[in-house]
Amino acid sequence: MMNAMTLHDFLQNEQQQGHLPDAEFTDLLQSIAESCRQIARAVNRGALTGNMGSLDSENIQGETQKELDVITNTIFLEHNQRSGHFAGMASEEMELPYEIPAEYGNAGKYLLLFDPLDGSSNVNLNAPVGTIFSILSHHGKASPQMADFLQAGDAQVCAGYALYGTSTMLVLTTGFGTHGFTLDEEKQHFVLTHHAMQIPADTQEFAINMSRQKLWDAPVKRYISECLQGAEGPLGKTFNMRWMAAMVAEVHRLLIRGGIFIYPADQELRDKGGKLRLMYEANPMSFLVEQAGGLSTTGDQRMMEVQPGSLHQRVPVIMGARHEVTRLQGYHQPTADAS
Ligand code: FDP
Repeated sequence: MMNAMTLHDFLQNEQQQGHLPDAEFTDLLQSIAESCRQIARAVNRGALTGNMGSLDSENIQGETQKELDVITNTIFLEHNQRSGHFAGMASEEMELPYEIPAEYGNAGKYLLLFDPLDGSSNVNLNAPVGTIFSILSHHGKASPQMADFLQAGDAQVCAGYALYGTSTMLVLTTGFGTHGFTLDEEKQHFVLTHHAMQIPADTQEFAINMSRQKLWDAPVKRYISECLQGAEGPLGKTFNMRWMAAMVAEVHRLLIRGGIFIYPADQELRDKGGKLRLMYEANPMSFLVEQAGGLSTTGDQRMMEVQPGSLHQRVPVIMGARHEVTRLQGYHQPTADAS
């Protein structure tokens, strides 16, 4: 690619245009990009280094941790705690917020929340996995408390993900569009390849785990049934279906070619609130999707307005093409015609 803009140059430009919260953000995001590059390498070398197995331990979600879950969590923590920009961090893999040791500088203005290895059941299959992150402002002292992290998605100053697929990509937003960068493996830096990504308002593609159909509530059953009726049904168009089993890959598809992604709360998941985590999965992805012209909701409420009650809270997720998300959200209204 001739004259491609590097992530570094892009961030400098954004800084000059006032699209970054402050001058230190270029360095902060370069540090995150570097940790994603290291994770890409760890994931890529997985089988060669014998790191593909499961551990005996469970994370706070009660899920069996894979060796790579723990390794990638450590990479992200260790790399970013040294940047000096963060007051604290929280991860899917740790029950409580992580306290940054004082010697690294723990008086930064930001909090970092992340899922180091999203879709980790894909690891052994050599299928896509990713890292998701969300950055919040922190106005308090060093050693932030749990309550400092519990900010609604609208308070995010930046969100992004890295996708470890056929190529490694970094996709991010600071509230001025959603932009994608591809890792140049030869030069080992990220290059702007997808400027101002857009999700078309209409779509003919949905993504949902169909094996849970009998557990869904009426609004989701109705919507998917209408999609499956195709051109002869009430939606008047034929739908395609995809399921990647990794949220990063699903959202990336929305940003590349559109669609709607749904992970509802169902009969089995209702007590937990849903499957996906609000603070480091649904919120950052919602920020990226909205910045690309899409919508994201729980069905009852715009995702980024949900006031979190706990760090590892789960939520139902409906996100993507504006018209289809609006339609399914409408089916959740008490007045919706159930036909
Ligand atoms: P995983 O548990 O493998 O990390 O984060 C939860 C998640 O993956 C999402 O990335 C993915 O969309 C979903 O779970 C997959 O769910 P299914 O097991 O129902 O396919």
